Amino acid sequence: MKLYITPGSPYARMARMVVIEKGLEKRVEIVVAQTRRADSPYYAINPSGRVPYLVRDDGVGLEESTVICAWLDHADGKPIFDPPAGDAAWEARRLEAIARSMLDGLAVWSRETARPENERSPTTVRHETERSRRMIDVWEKEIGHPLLGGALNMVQITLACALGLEARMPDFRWRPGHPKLVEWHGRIAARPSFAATAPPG
Ligand SMILES: N[C@@H](CCC(=O)N[C@@H](CS)C(=O)NCC(=O)O)C(=O)O
Repeated sequence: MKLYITPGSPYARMARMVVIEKGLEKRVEIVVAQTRRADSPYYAINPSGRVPYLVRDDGVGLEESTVICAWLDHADGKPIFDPPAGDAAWEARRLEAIARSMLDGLAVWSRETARPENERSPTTVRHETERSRRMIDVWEKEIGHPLLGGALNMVQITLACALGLEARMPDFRWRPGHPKLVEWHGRIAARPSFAATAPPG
């Protein structure tokens, strides 16, 4: 299989973490894609131009980090990241949705700040900065939830990749005033899959 990524993409990082957590390094070739470039050869592989993108052994391509992570998790027939059974499944979906909501906002903010200065929208930056502040407060309250402890799951991976954007976004300062989140992040940051997928600063 081939997994197309960019080193800074938090969505691709989720898929890269799953590859490592599942021990799939020998089965999945990581390929750096040229995104956001006119006429990139990558568009012939994935017309949407986004990463992550997984080209399976049968040649079929998959988009969307959730779909790709689930496929990779099932690739060995022994999934470990499927949602739990019963009511806990709704809790897992609820928390994953909040983590993804924060991540989506951060991605918009990060994209905005990557634009040439005269093309940036201060309104968008302000809106996303404020959203992230509110969401970090939510996470400081939710971080004691049983699904944020115990075995690694997609809620934890999504939240970790969102918080990890601090390496690329100096204005995303989520640590002050959020000691529980800092402590939680310290634990997940110690995992080899997280360390090995750190985005460039
Ligand atoms: N919902 C998608 C989001 C993927 C996404 O937005 N990826 C960004 C990088 S962080 C991208 O490929 N951008 C290139 C572009 O927009 O052309 C997922 O979860 O995989």
